[in-house]
Amino acid sequence: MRCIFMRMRRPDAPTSKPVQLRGDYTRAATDYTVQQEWDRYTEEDHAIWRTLYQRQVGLLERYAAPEFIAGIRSLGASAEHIPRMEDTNRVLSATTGWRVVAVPGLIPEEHFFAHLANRRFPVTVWIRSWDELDYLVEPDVFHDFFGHVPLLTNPAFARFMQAYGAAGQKASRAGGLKMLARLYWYMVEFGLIRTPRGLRVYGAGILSSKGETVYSIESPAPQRIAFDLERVMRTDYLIDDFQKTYFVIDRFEDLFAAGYRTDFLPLYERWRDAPGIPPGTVLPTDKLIDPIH
Ligand code: HBI
Ligand code: FE
Repeated sequence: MRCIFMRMRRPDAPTSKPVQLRGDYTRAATDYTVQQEWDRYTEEDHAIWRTLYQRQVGLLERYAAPEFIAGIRSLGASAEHIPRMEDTNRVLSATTGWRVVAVPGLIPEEHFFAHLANRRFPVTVWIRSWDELDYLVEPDVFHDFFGHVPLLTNPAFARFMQAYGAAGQKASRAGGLKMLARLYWYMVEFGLIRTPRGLRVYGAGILSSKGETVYSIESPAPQRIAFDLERVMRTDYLIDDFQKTYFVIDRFEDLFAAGYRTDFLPLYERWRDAPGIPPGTVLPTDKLIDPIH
């Protein structure tokens, strides 16, 4: 089984291969936003949401970070129906000042970064089909909503996302996009966190995938390495399989501190032309984390 993204997650994908994307981009505004048009979801769309939601929510207690579970609770997201974005926005604006905006799917990264820097999270409007429950090449409404939105209720994580968007706006000039995309991949999509009760998942790419949620915590196969900003930004990732390497933070404040206080420019200059560290590699300087703790 593969992770939910393949191919399209390359940082250059949205702009270079728009024809392969599934969404309807013709009605998007210049910032790529669209209307959610909630009334146009079919009963089948909602049934797919319900199926996905129920099987993931059952895994959260055992596998998800407490902050993620708290986010799911405070959003009051319905197990029954695809959420209405205006309902979500009432909760988000009152907690961290974020909101979600509807988009047709992957959008060019400069627009993606601009939304994040302004505390708007782009959520894809369409939902996958029945034969894609375990595997999908692009983010859909389930991945974006279930995976990403709950943690936007957490102040430290939300501040990191905003700082990430701001960093993205500078990175392209400095040749740093590839390194910055690795930070997003390993931390926002596939991040693990230590808790007093053992390792937990907070990454959206993991938490929207049943197979990888269990694998990332239970499997002896992958390496779990203590978060180190430079190490993460130098590491290549797998786009068509479960990860061989996960990075582990101790608390969301660490992520924010690294993303906000560090000047990425010297890192880009030092590493942007170097070959990436292959996934699954262990360096002598790596601090390996035992999954039991
Ligand atoms: N667009 N809708 C959407 N969702 C993403 O996660 C996304 C994107 N465009 C670009 C992008 N991600 C990547 O460049 C990340 O590496 C930042
Ligand atoms: Fe995502």
